[in-house]
Amino acid sequence: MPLKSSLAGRAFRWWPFFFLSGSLGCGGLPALASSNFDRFAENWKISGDANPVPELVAEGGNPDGHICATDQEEGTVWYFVAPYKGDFSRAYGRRLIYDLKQSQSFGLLKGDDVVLYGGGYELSFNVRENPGTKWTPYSVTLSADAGWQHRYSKVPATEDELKAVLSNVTSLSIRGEYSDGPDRGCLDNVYFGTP
Ligand SMILES: [Ca+2]
Ligand SMILES: [Ca+2]
Ligand SMILES: [Ca+2]
Repeated sequence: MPLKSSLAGRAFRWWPFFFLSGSLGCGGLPALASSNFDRFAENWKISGDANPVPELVAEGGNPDGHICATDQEEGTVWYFVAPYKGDFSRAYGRRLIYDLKQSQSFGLLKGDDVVLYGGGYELSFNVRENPGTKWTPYSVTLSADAGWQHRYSKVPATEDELKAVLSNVTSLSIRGEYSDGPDRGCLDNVYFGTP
């Protein structure tokens, strides 16, 4: 009896928090998951040739807190890795949006700009333009006709394949390195599954 009532009290107390963070997103946009880095790095990581723990920078984001990483120049390309995992099937037809900036905009590297892993697939999306040295907004539509493809074969992904990935997301990576040579990239305002 005491346990039951205390759990109920706890659930009630936290409900407004989950509603705000899960449904409206940190900055007020509706999204299934979002990160604005205004207080901490929100469990994001780095893959590839940069420190695996992103650097949280409190000022100068879009606005305020944001995360950054610096290339270690070991011959690969590094990515920001989201903590978003699980069933995001409701995101199909919605968008992934985010803001990027980089320290330089010459010696540009091509690459898979967004990579979604899940359901046995690795699907990638290439954005049209690389980020500038000021905050650059991106919007990637989560539908097959937007241009998702299998990462290595480059075969276009079907609606069923993208839905299979979204229903069991194991990783979402956003490319942070766009330039040959020493460079640094930063990320802010990620909304996954926003209209
Ligand atoms: Ca921010
Ligand atoms: Ca690199
Ligand atoms: Ca580089």
